[in-house]
Amino acid sequence: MQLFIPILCTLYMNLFFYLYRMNIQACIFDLDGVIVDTAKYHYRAWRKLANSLGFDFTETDNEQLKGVSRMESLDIILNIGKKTLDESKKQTLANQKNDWYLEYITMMTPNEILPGIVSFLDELKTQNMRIALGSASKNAVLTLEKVKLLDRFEIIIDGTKTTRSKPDPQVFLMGAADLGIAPKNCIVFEDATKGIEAAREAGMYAIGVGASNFTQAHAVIPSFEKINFDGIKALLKGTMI
Ligand code: B16
Ligand code: MG
Repeated sequence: MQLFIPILCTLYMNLFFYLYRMNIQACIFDLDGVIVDTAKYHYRAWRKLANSLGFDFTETDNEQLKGVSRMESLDIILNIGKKTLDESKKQTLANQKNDWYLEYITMMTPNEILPGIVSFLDELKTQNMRIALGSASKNAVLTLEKVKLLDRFEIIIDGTKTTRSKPDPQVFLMGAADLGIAPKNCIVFEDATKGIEAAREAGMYAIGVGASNFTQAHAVIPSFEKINFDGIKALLKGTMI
């Protein structure tokens, strides 16, 4: 009997880990801040807009805009400047900001792909992982074209396809559905805390990329520079969704 109980416990534990074993089949990448550092271009364009309205907008303020849609970003900025405007004026301002932003991203080249991304995508392909993009940006396709990564993504879900912003899980759930992969078999890579919340809400593994305080992420990496896919899976080992 004394021997029987530990054996039973081991059997139960093995069964538990068998049932919950990781079976990663797809990776879904955020764009801005994960694949390319476009946050600096968003910041310059938003700051120019704020200045044109008579107030300043700091880099710290800019952190609040990561992963947030264009119109919601504008609302945050107008709130900082204590401005109340009607919808048509807001649309004009959002268009103006986007025109300035486009001036930056149309100049982008593959040199602006963040370190480690290309080799990581290569590795995923050799391991037959499915790859999707899940971005709030309406400029995602243009950005990927400019840095010559468009053909690396089988599925692209961006701000032109979604109706709800992160932390709503819609963008990632649409990505998984289009790939035909169950959410529990997907990993999301995100630089925004709202994106991490969205991935968790979608029932996916969530990896925080960068230096933010990702309290809800399953794991955090500073960048893709010194990690490969096996390293990512090792970080996730033992975590559950
Ligand atoms: P756009 P992501 C997001 O992209 C950015 O992080 C966020 O700052 C931006 O406001 C949003 O896209 C909308 O971008 O004005 O180009 O449609 O991080 O979800 O890839
Ligand atoms: Mg981002």
